[in-house]
Amino acid sequence: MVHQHNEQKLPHHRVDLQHLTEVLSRRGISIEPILQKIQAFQIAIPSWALGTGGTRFGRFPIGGEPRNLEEKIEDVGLLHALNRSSNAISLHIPWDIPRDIAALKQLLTAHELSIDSVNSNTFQDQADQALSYKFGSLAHTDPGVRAQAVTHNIECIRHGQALDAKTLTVWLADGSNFPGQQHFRRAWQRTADALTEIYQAMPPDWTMLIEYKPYEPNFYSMVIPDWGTSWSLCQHLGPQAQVLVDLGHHLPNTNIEQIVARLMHFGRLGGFHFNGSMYGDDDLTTGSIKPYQFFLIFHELVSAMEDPAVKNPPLAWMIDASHNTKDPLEDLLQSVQNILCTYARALLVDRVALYAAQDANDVVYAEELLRDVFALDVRPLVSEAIRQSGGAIDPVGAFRSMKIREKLIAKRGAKSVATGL
Ligand SMILES: [Mn+2]
Repeated sequence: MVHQHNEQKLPHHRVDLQHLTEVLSRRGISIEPILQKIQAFQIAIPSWALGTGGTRFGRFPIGGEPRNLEEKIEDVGLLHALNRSSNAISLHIPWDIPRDIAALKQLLTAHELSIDSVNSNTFQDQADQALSYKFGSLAHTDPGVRAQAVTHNIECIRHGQALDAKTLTVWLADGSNFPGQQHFRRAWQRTADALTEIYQAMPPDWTMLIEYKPYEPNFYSMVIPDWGTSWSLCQHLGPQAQVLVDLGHHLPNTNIEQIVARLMHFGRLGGFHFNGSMYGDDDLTTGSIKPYQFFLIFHELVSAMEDPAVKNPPLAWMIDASHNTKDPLEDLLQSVQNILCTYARALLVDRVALYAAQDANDVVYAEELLRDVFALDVRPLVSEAIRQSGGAIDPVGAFRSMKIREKLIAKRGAKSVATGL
């Protein structure tokens, strides 16, 4: 079906690609190495983004949502078959506790997927849980609650090990809603001590990613509100701990490009969560609101990735979004296309010329070098990379023409609701 779709799209695609190839060749850029880099760029899909998440006010399931971990793997396999750029899935425990390990491994292999990271959940209480996380988890004042949260994180590592994952992602909802509620210094120390216990339980080839968020669910203070706090905890823990930057976890107008540059300079950026943000953690489609800022962030990431002097480990890329209005699978396909196009633009920046302009304080030329690349329509390049990998020239168009949602509803029912958010 992908081949059929591509046959229809091919005549126009060839003309568009030829034009872009000429434009780039005038700049001395050959498309082959760029295509290879786009093909190698893989973005993990979180298990919780495959269904409609809704908001705290309501949820409007779209039908055909995955009912269990096996169906979530099938959905990510579907996305990967269409765009050849989503070869991993992130799990959330306890929503995705793996049961039949051998069967799951077989299913992952059949869809050419692997497990990206395992995410712990101490932001809500589970039915069978002894103590409540209402007032925090790793930062809780009660050592019993902290011990329960530590045990849960270690269980996440064990579940991940069974499926050959290598990353534990920790995001804490801990914080306070009112002034005076929490002793800030003690809360940091309790968190650091609890994280140390989890860190010591990690296999030597594992990485702990520590995510920050300025507000929500706590609105006066969060224990890990910013990259500086994440970094301080990583410094405390050791080299297997890394900062995770989530695009939506910043206050409006934060210079995120400078944050990623700083972290990579010190080899401390371990993971990156893609989404779009209008006001905060609002989970809009990646690149839908501030495409220029997204490009500037990617330019800093690629600039550091291509600099041999920068000793930052390879990054774990993941989409972290929740869907209320769109078909979640269509949104994920859109997001991956936006990410790949922005990555492609970042690859095209003439960094030799840019650094020379910076050194010469040629402000206008330096800015023009970025603006010029941002204005390019690089979609034919991304389509070609995906086509050569066996995917669809237009993944969203293919999803619709193949009537995939209709087929999922026919198979799973109109009322099926994904587990998770
Ligand atoms: Mn995130």
